Amino acid sequence: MKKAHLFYTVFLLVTTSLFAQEPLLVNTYNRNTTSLSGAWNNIIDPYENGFYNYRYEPFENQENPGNGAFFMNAKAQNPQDLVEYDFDKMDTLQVPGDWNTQKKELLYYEGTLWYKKSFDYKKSENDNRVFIYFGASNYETDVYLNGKKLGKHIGGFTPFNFEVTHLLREKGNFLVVKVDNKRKKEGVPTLNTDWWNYGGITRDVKIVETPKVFIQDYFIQLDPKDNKKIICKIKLNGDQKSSKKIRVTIPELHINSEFIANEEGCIDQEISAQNIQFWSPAIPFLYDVQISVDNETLTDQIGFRTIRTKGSDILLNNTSLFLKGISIHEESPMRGGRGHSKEDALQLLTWAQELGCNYVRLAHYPHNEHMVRLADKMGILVWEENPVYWTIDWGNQDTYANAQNQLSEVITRDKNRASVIIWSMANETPTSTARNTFLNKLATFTREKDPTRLISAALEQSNYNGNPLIRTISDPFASQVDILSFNQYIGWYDGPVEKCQTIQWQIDVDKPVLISEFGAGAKYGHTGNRDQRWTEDYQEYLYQETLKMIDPIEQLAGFSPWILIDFKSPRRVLPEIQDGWNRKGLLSEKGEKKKAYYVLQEYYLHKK
Ligand code: GCB
Repeated sequence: MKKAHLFYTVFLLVTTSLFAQEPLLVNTYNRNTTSLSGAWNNIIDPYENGFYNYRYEPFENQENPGNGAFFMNAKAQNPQDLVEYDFDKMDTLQVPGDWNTQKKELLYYEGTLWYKKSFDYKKSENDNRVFIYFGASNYETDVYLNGKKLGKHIGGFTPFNFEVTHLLREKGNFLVVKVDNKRKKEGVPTLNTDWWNYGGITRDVKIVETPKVFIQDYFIQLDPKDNKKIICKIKLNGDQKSSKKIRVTIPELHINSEFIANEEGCIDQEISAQNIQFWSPAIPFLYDVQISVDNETLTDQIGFRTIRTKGSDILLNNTSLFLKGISIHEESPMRGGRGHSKEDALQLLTWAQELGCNYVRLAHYPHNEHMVRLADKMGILVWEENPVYWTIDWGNQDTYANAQNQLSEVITRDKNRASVIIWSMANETPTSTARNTFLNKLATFTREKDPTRLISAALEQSNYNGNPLIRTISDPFASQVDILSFNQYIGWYDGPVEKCQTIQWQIDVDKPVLISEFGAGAKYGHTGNRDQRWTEDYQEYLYQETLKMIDPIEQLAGFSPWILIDFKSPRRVLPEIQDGWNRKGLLSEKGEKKKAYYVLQEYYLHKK
């Protein structure tokens, strides 16, 4: 099979199989939507009493679930009725938002919590279809509308939606959502992480209204092999989708083309374009793109650029580029908790840009779509990461399917973002046959789903031929990646800082090398001696010595130190220093700059 053909087939297969019942709608920013943000009633349910009967059988499997099932939103009609809950008398939580930072008693809660939102909805056209879209909800989510199950989603950081056309009423809908953030051995991520497991409906929930036949998904990107051509794949959804006329317009490129959808409602075309202004950090130019079918026009702002590697160079639009990066967790500066708003995204990316970055590593899971849309506008390159972290249950097929599905969902969501250049498969995973098979499969899947971007993973370093003074990467997965990335903590976990002066690097691979992490913990305002752990001086010294140590690595194409701001981690309990925070931020959680910030800023200022 020809490569282009294979890509097309995989695009269809992946989209159809995942979308078979519940097509994932891309670009909900520019569709006809109604936000369900705001106060939702909730019930904390650690025993899952509203889900299982006293024989521990799910109510939803019973023909008549009865008044015990919370998704029925039951109300006592008569004085003798037995209903042991009442959503409307319960307290509320804000959606979007994690629950841990909204209520003191939920600070460390991991378990099931039910949400209920009542709403009226009148369609703008009788024939239209309606979906309920979740930006993300952590970790397992069961969704019910008007007492009927819509479906379940697993994974805390990617979008999903359900069609509700036939269940929706004009008045008195009730949407009940059960969210369970218990960590699981077989989960992705698994039991053990170095960040707090925020629970809840953490991202926007929207009602999306579409025509009967609508634009479900599209991929409009520069052809990596010919930068005068724009790949244009579009997929329609609806019973009458075959043979529909689809129009693609990019006014600034004088493109106005019409295509006829095939039997499956798809097109796969290339459009020639002259004088494209390529997207780059220096000029993050975005074109207005319009796709029209019947009376529906979906718009997007899309940048066109190429990204590839050649030997040890990363080439953006065929020009070599050094990735001046920083790693970021998606926590809201100032407010605390999981970031969820455009303002949160703007604050994080503005700080990264002020530091001198042209690149960010969004660790350790897909961040909000706000982040990548803003990165497109601000001209910041992005590494996106799947939450395959540390010790995943490698031999478990369901775990693999879950990891692949989460990656698939973020690729579906972000494949039109020029800023996104790297899909990262995993972080610091211990090599074994089962792990290698898992990651290889994931990489093959990713290349087939999106052959236009680079693949990497944050690997670990090791001694070179047993010599602890020479370091290398001997991970078998190194042969699969486009960019060889690794984390290293010489001077912190493997320290003192002076050790940096004794280490050499011998990396025998002709690929760009990225150091995906290095860093040291420092409490803002705690100053003293550079040999004293937790002082800003120690962290500053570590940055100075690390930069000297890694500079001679011939293939070095960039790095993303750990980390922009201090973040919550229940592993970090040292009183007066950590108090529940990982302190490796260059800024405190309140945005105060530590000394090491200026070392990196200075380096980036002069780095070409
Ligand atoms: C790492 C992990 C990161 C941790 C960091 C640390 O290597 O990738 O998730 O937070 O080290 O601070 O130990």
